[in-house]
Amino acid sequence: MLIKTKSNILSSEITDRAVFESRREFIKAATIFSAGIMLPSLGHAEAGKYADVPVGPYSAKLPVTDREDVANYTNYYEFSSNKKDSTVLAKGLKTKPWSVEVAGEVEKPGVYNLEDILKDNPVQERIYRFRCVEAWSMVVPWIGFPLGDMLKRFKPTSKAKFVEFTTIYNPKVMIGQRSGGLDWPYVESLRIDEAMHPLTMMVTGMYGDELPNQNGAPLRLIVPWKYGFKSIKAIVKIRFIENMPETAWHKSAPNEYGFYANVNPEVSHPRWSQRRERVLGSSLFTPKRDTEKFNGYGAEVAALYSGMDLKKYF
Ligand SMILES: Nc1nc2c(c(=O)[nH]1)N[C@H]1C(S)=C(S)[C@@H](COP(=O)(O)O)O[C@H]1N2
Ligand SMILES: [Mo]
Repeated sequence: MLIKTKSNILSSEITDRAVFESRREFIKAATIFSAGIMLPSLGHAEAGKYADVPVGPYSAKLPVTDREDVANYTNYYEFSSNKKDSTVLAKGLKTKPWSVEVAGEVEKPGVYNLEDILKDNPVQERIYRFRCVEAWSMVVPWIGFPLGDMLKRFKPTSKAKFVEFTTIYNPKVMIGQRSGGLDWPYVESLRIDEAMHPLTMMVTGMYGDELPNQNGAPLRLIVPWKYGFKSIKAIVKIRFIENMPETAWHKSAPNEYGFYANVNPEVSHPRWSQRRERVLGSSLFTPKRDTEKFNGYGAEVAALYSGMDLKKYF
């Protein structure tokens, strides 16, 4: 359990300032867990030096993926369906200033500057497993804050049963948005209890630095027990709603991409098995890793789905 000491409060403020004022400076990304009795202690990490970091129960025995692999193998269909091309193409997206519209079933709707959001939500570092529906996985030290902490400040009403997120629409820069494939802008959603879960994270950085554009700068979601497509990038709108919304991938292929998208080796994608995963950065000869239910986070999140048939609600 985290005990808030003077020194970790101070590091939180330092990290916070560094992230949005002097982005390129070295960030002392000490692990600060303000939210979670359930969260693991990850020890202390310095930017760029993750080799010796005890990764904690959620990603035990899995080494942190090389930053270059995470930054140069991305899924960002607004730019390209090629996992390498978005590194260059996304450079054109202007991420400062940035604001987020908050709407729907909430007492404090409005347009919030990202800088103000960051003042209220000190960032912390968390190393999470991440599993793409295309059966590759990685382990990433993200920088961000619990989504629930931010959402609570907007005071959702009792009618808020789902939270919907929307990516920026900017076809001038996001050349993938000029053609179909997905129905733009990209939309994703979580049930309110999933959104409020302490593992669910709003991310602004990775590897002790700011988030590269191709990884979703300046603000993206990370939901570590769900397939990667739930972790929407470049968020400009958050809407609280009563009914389950339509989402981009579900709309494009409802039989392939369910609303829940919980990592589940027992439920195959119609075109491939989800039993195993290729660890990003591992050699061609390295055997694939067995995928774990809820991506290994079952002890924390399985209760959210008790009594639900996860084959039906995939
Ligand atoms: N706006 C937007 N968000 C997105 C995507 C996208 O194409 N557009 N791809 C999703 C998919 S399929 C995955 S696996 C993750 C990949 O995150 P990464 O590129 O940072 O590894 O982002 C998700 N978020
Ligand atoms: Mo994905």
